[in-house]
Amino acid sequence: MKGLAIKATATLLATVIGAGAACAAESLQDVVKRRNLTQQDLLAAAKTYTPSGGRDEFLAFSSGGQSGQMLVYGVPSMRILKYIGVFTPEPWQGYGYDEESKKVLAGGRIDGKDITWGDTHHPAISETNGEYDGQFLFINDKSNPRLAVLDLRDFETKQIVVNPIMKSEHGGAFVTPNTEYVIEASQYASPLENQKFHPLEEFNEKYRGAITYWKFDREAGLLKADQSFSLELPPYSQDLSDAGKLGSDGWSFTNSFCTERYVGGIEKGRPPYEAGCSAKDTDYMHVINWRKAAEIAKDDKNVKVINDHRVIPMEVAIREGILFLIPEPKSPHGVDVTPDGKYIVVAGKLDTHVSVYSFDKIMAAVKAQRFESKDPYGIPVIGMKDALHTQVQLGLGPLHTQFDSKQCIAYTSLYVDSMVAKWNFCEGKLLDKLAIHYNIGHLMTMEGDTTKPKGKYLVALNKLSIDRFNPVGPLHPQNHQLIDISNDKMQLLYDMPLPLGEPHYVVGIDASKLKPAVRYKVGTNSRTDEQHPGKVRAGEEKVVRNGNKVEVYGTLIRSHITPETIEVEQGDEVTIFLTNLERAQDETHGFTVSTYNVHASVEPGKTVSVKFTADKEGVYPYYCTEFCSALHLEMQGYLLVKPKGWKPSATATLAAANYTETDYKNTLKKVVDTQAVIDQVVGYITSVNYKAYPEVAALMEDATDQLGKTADAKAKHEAAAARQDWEQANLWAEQVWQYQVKAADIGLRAKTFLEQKGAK
Ligand code: RUQ
Ligand code: CUA
Repeated sequence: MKGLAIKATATLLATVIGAGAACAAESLQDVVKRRNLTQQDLLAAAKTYTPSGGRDEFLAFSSGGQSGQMLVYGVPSMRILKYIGVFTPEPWQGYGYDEESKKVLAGGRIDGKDITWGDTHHPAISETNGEYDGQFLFINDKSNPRLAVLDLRDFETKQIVVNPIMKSEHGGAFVTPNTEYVIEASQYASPLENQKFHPLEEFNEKYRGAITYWKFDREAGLLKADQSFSLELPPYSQDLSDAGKLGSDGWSFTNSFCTERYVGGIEKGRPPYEAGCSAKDTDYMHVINWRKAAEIAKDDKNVKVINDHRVIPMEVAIREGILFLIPEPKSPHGVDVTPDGKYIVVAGKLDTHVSVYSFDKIMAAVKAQRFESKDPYGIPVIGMKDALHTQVQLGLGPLHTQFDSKQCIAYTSLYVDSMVAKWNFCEGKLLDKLAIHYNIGHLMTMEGDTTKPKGKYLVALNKLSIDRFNPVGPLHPQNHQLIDISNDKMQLLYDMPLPLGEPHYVVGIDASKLKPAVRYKVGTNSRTDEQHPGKVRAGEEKVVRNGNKVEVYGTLIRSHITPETIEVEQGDEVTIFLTNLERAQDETHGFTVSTYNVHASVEPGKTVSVKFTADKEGVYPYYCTEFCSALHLEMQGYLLVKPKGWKPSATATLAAANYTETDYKNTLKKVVDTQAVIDQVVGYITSVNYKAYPEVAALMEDATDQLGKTADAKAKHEAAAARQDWEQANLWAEQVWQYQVKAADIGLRAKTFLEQKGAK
């Protein structure tokens, strides 16, 4: 029997070694053959593959579509780095489950009701002099007309505002070149007064479109409702917008479709919207002098106050010469100002051309008061031929345009053709076309909507992915395709499935412009950036009772929650404030209490609170939800909800473990042995110039911190040993060892890092 077993083991070993050898020997050629790869594939892989620990040159911020969230991914690796909760609760970040983020979400309540989803479309990065500055991000919600502000120092949502007069919107968020204003244009016209009914028969008179200019206060990092204003617009379906830049700064441009003002009625036997809204050959681009509008809006006699919001009526806009229309071909969608600010590119979904309008020509017509007509509301209409620079035939269903770092080069998505067209907007020439998969909506080049596009890569945001990925049921992932645009011919590099919603638009920024923090100043409310009143330091933890209100001021640090027991009475309103005392990078703790539907993500330095009514008696464990350390599972506690009037029995005691002197001595030996390991690691680290590596210096600080805590525990175990309380002596000695283990773990991380860097 025994001989057989040994033989079997030997055979097994031989097989394992043999297989291992064959694997190790597989060459690049073998892999290419086995996986059926072409030279093109290899080239694409080499252009996108990012080795472990590598960084991306650009970061992309993508709308999360119907998820109401945002996504962050790297370019060219196309690795998803983060989801950010914006309009929708997001459990991982505690977004919507802690009190601070609930306040942000409450900013998005409409008509007194929570709206727990959003339809995000267009993200915009804050700009300085028309270039991305990497400070803030804005995104809109089409369904429930709202805007959100994210701070790029911590990638968190700070504010949600509700548009005061719209019932749906699409033309947001777009920023002016110094982020003075964030633009939001309505989509489907409706009465501007809130909760006011008008029948469709009154569509032309009572339904309105609008464009809102939200004032952004950069200091505060917030949109200011009281300094924001809107322009009343005709009931055309206003669509995308863009702000002028450089020479055209001060102006903004907004498309529209369905200027037919058709109101449908398929159920009454009338032709549907799609027929009635595309009947005419042209729709209107709105040309608005926002800088002058902002001045005018300050004067009470120029505005109507609707729902507590200042609105410039159309008559005033016409009288003041701040609103003009220009015909644009058939159901336009995207409107994009060229990086030099000289041209405005419009693509009509039902036209094969892109139309390039000249800002100079538009201004000349305005100056000469050269208008071909007025629309039904008296808005002057500039003739198309008086404003056009050129038109270029690109293909079927052109939608959106982005720009290259190379002069005059633009890329336009062709929805119906499923292609990207590369063309020259100065000379009006088509240069190249590339097939994508399938039905592209927006596209995005790196910083491609600024005055200084970076070129290099383009991402096609496709509406359908059909056959690109392993099937996962009728609802397919979205497909973002990465395209190399650094050469004359575009090259498709990579397909990235996005499993969160339809990401309409994405913005890509040079990663070096982003300087996110790795920790908060201790006691920060991350949603307001202010000191949290619930902050406490180590040793200051407390429970405060006020009638039936119980406030727990606690802390989190590897690997314990203070306090470890919370006792309340049934019916108490409980608020638990938690401060993460860690300074170490990535030492996030999570917090939840069983069955009370609360969760918090507590990053180093952050203070958050969770609140609930302890409305049921019982025993509810709470614990840390991030695997933060070897003793993470022990990062636990009990919420004890006692029935009203409950009294403990006089004789009840906690069970003891009966540790002996030997146990204590064994623990002390463990402590000595561990210290030897620590000394060895420290010896190595200090033998090289570790201070040259800030990462290691930070780790060393953290390790020293952990070791610093041993003194107190040591004093306690020695005192307990002196009075021969072996239980307490052993447990406090164990606690010393816990601190050592954490220090050793950090030290080993530092050592590995230094070895990999070949530190001398
Ligand atoms: S959308 S496919 Cu910007 Cu909402 Cu164009
Ligand atoms: Cu803290 Cu797990």
